[in-house]
Amino acid sequence: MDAHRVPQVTITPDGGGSSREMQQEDWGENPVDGALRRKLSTSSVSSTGSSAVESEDDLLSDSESKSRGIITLEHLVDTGENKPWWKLKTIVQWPFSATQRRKVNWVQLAGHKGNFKAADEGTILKKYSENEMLCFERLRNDALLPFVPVYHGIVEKDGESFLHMADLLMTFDLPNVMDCKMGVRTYLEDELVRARERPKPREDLYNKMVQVDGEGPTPQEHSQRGVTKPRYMQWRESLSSSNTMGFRIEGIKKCDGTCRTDFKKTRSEQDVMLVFKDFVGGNAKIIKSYLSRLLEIRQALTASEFFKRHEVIGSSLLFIHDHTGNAQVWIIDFGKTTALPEGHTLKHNVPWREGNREDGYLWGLQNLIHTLEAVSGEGSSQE
Ligand code: I3P
Repeated sequence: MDAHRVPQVTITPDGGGSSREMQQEDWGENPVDGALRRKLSTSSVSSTGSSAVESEDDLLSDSESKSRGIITLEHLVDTGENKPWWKLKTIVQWPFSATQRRKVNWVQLAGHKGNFKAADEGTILKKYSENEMLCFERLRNDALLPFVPVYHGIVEKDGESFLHMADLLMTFDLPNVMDCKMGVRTYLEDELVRARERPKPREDLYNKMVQVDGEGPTPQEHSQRGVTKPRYMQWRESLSSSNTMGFRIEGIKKCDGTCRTDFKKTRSEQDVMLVFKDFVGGNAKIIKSYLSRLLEIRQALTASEFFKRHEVIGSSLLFIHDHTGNAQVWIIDFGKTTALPEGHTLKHNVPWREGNREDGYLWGLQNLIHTLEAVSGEGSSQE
C-alpha cells in the first residue's frame, strides 16, 4: 500500500474549507487490517454509539442545514499541497500506526456541507431531515427499495438527530463516483411561490452566478447584487442539461483522487457523452453494467407506488464503479422529495407547468439511458 495515500471525503465544492493532520486519537483502538476503509453516504444518516469514525462538524463552517449530499472516503495521494478551500468533515480509523500523522482532505461532489458523520463500518450518518426520513419509511415496502441505500433508522448523537444508512462505497475497491441530479426542475413549487410573494435576492447566489457567467444576472440583479433562489436554480437548469435532457452531472470523483464539479455548462448530449467516457476510462463493460442497472431502475420506477405519489426534486443517481468491474447505480437524496396530496399521482415524463408538480424524472432517465447507449454504441478501447 502506498504510504502516501490518505483518506478523503467528497461532496460539493462551494465555500471554504480546511485540512488538518490526522492524529493518534483519530485512529481509535482497533486499526483496520488490510483494505482501507471508504465511506460514502447519501441522503440521510444518524449515528451509532460505537462509531469507528469520529466526526468533526465543528470544523464545518457551513450554515446550511439541509439534508442531502454524498460523502466518500478514499485514498488520495498526498501531494503535500494545502487545499484551504476543502473542509474536513470526518476522521476515519486508518490502518497506519498510531504515531503516523496524515493530512486528511475533504472534497465535496454534491450537496450541502456539514451534513454527514461517519458511523460503524459499512454505515454513514446524515443530518436529520423529516422529509427524507419519511421517504425512507415509505420506501420500506416499495419496488424501489433495492435501489436506495439501506436505511437503519434515526439515531441521536451529541444532541443531534441523524438518519443512519448504508455506506454505498463499502463493496468497492478505489471507487470512481459520479453524481447525476435527476429531473428538469430542481426547486420545489413552494419555493417559487414564496419567492414570488416575498422575493429575497441572495448575494451568495448572485456571486455564484457571476463566477460562471458575468452576464448571467439581469441589470436589476446586478444593481441589487442578488438573485432569488428559484431564479438561480432556473438559470442552473437552463445552463446545464437539466432542461434539455432532464438530468445533469453534478460532480465526479475518480479513484486517483481527482474531483471535478465544474459541470455547470455541460449541456449537450455530446458533452455529457464525453464526460461519461472519461469517467469510465473508455471501459465499455462498465457502461454496459451501468446501462443494465439503469434499465432495472426504470422498471422499478414504473412499478413503484412511492414514485407515483411523490414529486422527486433534487434526487440524484449515484454511479459507482471500480477497477474490478463492479459497477452500481443508486437512487439517493430525498431531502426535497415530497408526497402529493391524497389521490394525486405524477407521470414524471410530461412537461412541467406550474401547479402540475411534474419533475421530468422518467424523461431524464430515458435520456440518460439513450446517452449511455450512444456511448456504448461508439465502442471503446477496453472490453
Ligand atoms: C446549489 C444547488 C443545491 C441547492 C442550493 C444551491 O447551487 O442547486 O441543490 O440546494 O441552494 O445553492 P450550486 O449547485 O450551483 O452550488 P437545495 O437543493 O437544497 O435547494 P441553497 O443555497 O439554498 O442551499
